[in-house]
Formats: sequence, C-alpha cells, structure tokens
Amino acid sequence: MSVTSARPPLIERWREHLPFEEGDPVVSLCEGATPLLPAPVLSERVGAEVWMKCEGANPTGSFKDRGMTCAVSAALREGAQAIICASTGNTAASAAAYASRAGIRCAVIIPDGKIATGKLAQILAHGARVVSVAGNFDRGLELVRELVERHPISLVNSVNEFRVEGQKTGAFELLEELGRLDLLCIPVGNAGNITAYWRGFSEMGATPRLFGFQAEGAAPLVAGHIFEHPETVASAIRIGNPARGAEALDAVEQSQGAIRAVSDTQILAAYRLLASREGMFCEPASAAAVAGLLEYGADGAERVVCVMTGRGLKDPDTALDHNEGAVIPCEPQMAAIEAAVLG
Ligand code: AN7
Repeated sequence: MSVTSARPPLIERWREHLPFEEGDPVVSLCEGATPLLPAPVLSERVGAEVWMKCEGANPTGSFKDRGMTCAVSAALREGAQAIICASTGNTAASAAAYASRAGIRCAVIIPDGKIATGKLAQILAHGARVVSVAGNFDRGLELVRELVERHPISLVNSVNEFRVEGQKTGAFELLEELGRLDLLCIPVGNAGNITAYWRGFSEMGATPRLFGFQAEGAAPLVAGHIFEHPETVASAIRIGNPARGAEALDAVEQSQGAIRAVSDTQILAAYRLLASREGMFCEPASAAAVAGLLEYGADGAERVVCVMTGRGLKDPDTALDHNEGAVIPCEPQMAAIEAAVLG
C-alpha cells in the first residue's frame, strides 16, 4: 500500500530549484515549511520588526534536516549503502534519522564528551554507530574526509553540495512569507548554513544583509585565524576551522554584512530572554544570533529575521544549569500546596 502525506517533502516542494529529477528516490521526514514567528519583545528592544524562523520545528529538531533530505536522497541515488559525518551533534542526529528511514547504515564521529545530551540520545535511538574521538569537531572532520577517500561511504557533512542545496530552501521560505527582509541574523559554526542562505537569496534575486555570529571562544572568522582549542557553552558551534569559512566571508561581504563574536554570557542572556519572554526555547547556538542582534543592533534594518537553528530540548543540561527557576518540593496537602503555589 502506498501512503502519501498532505505536506510535500522539501525536495518535491522546491524540485525546480534542486538537483533532483522526477522519479529519483526521495528520503523525507516531512522537513521544511517551519513556522515564522514574530518576536514582539526583540522587536521592541531593537526598534525593528523582528521575526524568528523556527528551524527547531524540523523533524529532528534542527535546521539540518533540509540539507540532509537532499544528501541522503542523493546518496541513495548513487547506490550508497552507508553515510558518515563528523558532528557537534545536530548533523549526526539528522543523518542518523534519515539513514534509518532510508534503510542504510550511518556512522557519526563526535568530539569526546562535548555533544548535548538530547542529540546523543537521538543518534543512539536511530541506531547509528557513534565514534567519539579524543579531539574537537575539526579533527573529526579531517579524519572523515580522509576515511571516505579510502572507503565507499558517502560523506554528509555540509562540504557535501547537496546539503547546501537543500539548506538554501530556508531562504526561499522567508522570501515567500515576507516578500522582503533587510537583515538575516544567523549563528555560524562550520559556515554551511550562512553559505546556503546567501545562495538561496541570490538565486531569488534578493539581497538582505547577513549578520553571522560566532561564539567568542570559537570565532575563527572574526579573528582571522584557526582556533586550535575552540570553547563555548554553545557546543553546536564549538568549531575552530569552518569548512565553508571562505564562502561565508564572501557572502557577508557581498551582502554588506559582517561576522561578529558574542560572549557566552551574552549567549546565555539571550537564551533566557527568548525562553522566558518570547516562548522560544532554543539551544544556545541559536541564541547566539539573537545575542548578536541585541548587542550590535539592527543597524537601520526595518525587517529582521533570526534563524532559530535548533530546539532547546536538544541540550537539557544547559537549560537546567543556566536558568533561575527551581523545583519546589511540597507535601501533598492543601495548605502546603497553597504556600508553594502562591508563596
Ligand atoms: C543548532 O551538527 O556543525 O554554520 O555538526 O547545530 O552551518 O555549521 C552544527 C551547527 C548553528 C552552525 N546552530 O551552523 C553539526 C554542526 C545549530 C547547529 C549551527 C549548528 P553551520
């Protein structure tokens, strides 16, 4: 029996702009078409119309699914039996999910002890092989690039063109919904996403400014040199040598934008503000874009979009460690409940 879903897979929705023909295999979890939410509190603070593109609403909880549906569909078309990636967590979670859907094997290389708990849970649940290297993401990526030269395994990091192709649909959706925007604020790690948004805007003839934000302890594109030991609370963007760094710098230059750094303190302040005032529970890396907007301002832009790249549930440990709320213990009696609730 053939079952089809009401919402088309991303590849079908944007087929004329993507390198897939009718009849090619499509591996989809119903990605894309994510909510675009107004941000009244941010709008008030920066004096512009600010929107949040809720990429955490994708099937695996991050923006990576847009590119992964394309990378895994293309791998299947090429007859691949296995895929691999190095990852700070979200790429791996997405790869593991799409591989399970496609019925192919998946291995992921993660930096030792440095990926968020929710992401690790996802990867293991989907049955991928998890290899933890004593080193950071950048070393992991070097190793997988070499590994795929030696073995017939398809690399699904964003150095894979299909990832960027799928990812650019985020820009298409923004233009479809808003018609025009002046400024895009986006976190930058390996620099695939900012590269893809610029490609998407360019293909549609749009030229918003791009403001990319890195964490201060992992800011190679701001400092102009590789970070050997990147560090930040935003583990997703703990990357010292971005694979698409040169393209990202090109994109910001062409768009008359910039890549700037925000501190972990600023990231966590934005993270708490989003969750407590905008109803937006994102992961710390996503909050970096908002921290940057709050710190540097909209610079005259009227309409701003912040890309909320991943869901807060990805990283429960940071949520528990960095919020003021506490659990109040209570006896199961009315007087105690009254005191606890109203007190
Ligand atoms: C939530 O999963 O690099 O600049 O290996 O998970 O395209 O790398 C994740 C990156 C922003 C940065 N926000 O995007 C990985 C990985 C979140 C992320 C980024 C990531 P890129």
